[in-house]
Amino acid sequence: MTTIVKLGGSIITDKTEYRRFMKHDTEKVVSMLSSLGDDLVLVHGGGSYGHIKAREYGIPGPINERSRKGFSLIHCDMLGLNAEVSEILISNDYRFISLPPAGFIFGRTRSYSAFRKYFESGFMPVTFGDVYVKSDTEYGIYSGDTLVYDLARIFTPERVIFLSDVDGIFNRNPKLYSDARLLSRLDEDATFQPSAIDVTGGIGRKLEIMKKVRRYAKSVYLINGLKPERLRMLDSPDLIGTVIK
Ligand code: ATP
Ligand code: IP8
Repeated sequence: MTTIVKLGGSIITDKTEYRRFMKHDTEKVVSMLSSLGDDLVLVHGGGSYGHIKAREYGIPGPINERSRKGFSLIHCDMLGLNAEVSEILISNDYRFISLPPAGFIFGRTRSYSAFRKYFESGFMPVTFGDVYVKSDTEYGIYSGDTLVYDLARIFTPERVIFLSDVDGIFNRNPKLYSDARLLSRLDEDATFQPSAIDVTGGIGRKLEIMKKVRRYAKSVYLINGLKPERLRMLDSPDLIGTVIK
């Protein structure tokens, strides 16, 4: 059973502090991934290794002196975050390969063949949100969520699981409103304030992507990666989270 997992930047980093890696929470969630079986594809977000400097250097946006400087810095920070995650994957005995977006995305070109080949050779492909060259005049940010969508089209997985720092999608931001209600099945409207930190659209964009991903996956989940034991309950009616089936 193929599963694509997105490890949210809000679990693996403290999104309010530049380059703060949350080692303990990442170890906890990675140690639970084995309950999902062997056929995994892993994507991680940028958190405070990506979004803070992206905003500062005007990426996404036009190519100019400032964004040129920021491009390599952000890419280097993302490689650093990927190295932190990779060390934890190594300690959990994963046979994986990290494939940075710069190796397969340039302008309008996307080339995911390495994912398929490594996956078929028994590796867990790992990738992450990063900067990319969008056109001759523009730099972009390719978010982890968009990578999940592209990969879902290629792998048509049974399950796609977004792990974030909230219990699921609520009718409004649960961090700001104590009376926010969890939308387990997404059968009503929700409101989303744009994120002050994220350059890739925050939770509203995530929900749009989840709905699009559902065209290629049997089930799409958003669950709390800070409570990774919930990964064992995916098929249970008692699962706390948002599911699109
Ligand atoms: P990244 O995109 O950096 O990888 P992530 O995948 O963990 O991070 P975020 O984009 O940070 O996800 O989205 C999760 C955040 O969205 C939560 O911390 C929460 O505060 C915020 N949020 C805003 N509105 C809502 C809502 N209606 N329901 C759930 N979360 C919401
Ligand atoms: O955190 C964005 O990926 P996301 C990565 O998955 C950068 O949205 C570099 C900001």
